[in-house]
Amino acid sequence: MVIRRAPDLRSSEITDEKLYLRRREFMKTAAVPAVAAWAGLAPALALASGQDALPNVRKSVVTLDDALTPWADVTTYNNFYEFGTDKSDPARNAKHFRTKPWTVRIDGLVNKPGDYHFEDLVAPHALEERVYRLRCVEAWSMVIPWVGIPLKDVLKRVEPQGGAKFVEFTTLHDPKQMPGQRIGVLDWPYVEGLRLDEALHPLSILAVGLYGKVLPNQNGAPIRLVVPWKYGFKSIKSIVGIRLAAKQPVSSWQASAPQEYGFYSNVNPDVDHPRWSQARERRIGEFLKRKTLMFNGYADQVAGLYAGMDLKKFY
Ligand SMILES: Nc1nc2c(c(=O)[nH]1)N[C@H]1C(S)=C(S)[C@@H](COP(=O)(O)O)O[C@H]1N2
Ligand SMILES: [Mo]
Repeated sequence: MVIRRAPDLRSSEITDEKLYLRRREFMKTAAVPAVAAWAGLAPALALASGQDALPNVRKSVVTLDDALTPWADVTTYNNFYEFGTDKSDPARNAKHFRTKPWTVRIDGLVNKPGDYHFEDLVAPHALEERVYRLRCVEAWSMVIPWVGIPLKDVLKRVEPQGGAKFVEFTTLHDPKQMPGQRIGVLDWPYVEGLRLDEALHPLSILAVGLYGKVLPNQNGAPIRLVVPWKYGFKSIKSIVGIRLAAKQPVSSWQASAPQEYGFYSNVNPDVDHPRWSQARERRIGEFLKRKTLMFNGYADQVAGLYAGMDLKKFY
């Protein structure tokens, strides 16, 4: 297993920063609107009946040497309760889900609130491939090559105010399109939250693709969160709202079963779910179980966020 350590992460951030500045420089001198940077992608999205390739994806230094979970498993074994509670439901029921046009409202304690069209939200940022483990609270895991942008870059653009301490994310609420929302398995819409410093961590991304392709609907198209050191349910799909707040939001899973699903939900082999152990996990496609790693294997990068906290209490 190779997870590059913190110094490398920082150097990648510097690269990000440079690239970003250069792109801005280019856009200024060329006197074109930001959306033009997206022009290469627009046709691909317009044509995305199947899964079209995303252009200009660069590899990130944040990577793993775990074998990738095959595309077929990543796109047919899903948790997306808006489209049904069986693992095979989302691939079937989300086929005709409309992801264009798509708007994300960013509001709350920010200087630049607004309704951001998906294209405008993503265009100013370089698309990066990040191979991450996804560890479901149900004790299975996958290894997925996401394509996305750092969440921190998006948050910095809208300029969080001093009082902002948390970020709340909301999934689309549209029972007409989402048959699962006609049933009360959760209080809809699906809501998740992060502490602001977790959201600003360089490992937190907004994913718009996987395997170099436009994100399939069942995986949370057109844009979903991926926070690789937390249980999969924190990685909320099909996001329409991002709100910066002073108070800790209540996530949907916390609201439905607080003793089972805490706000932090960090992957932790030492804190069992009340109904099952979290010490081991089944990697989809493998026969023998693996040991679950603290923070899903990202302890070098994220343990510092929780220094001094009792992780049995803040589960
Ligand atoms: N809106 C929404 N987001 C969601 C879910 C969901 O039911 N609804 N399921 C979560 C759970 S439990 C997991 S494990 C991951 C699964 O992501 P994947 O299907 O892309 O592997 O999505 C998370 N995000
Ligand atoms: Mo999950």
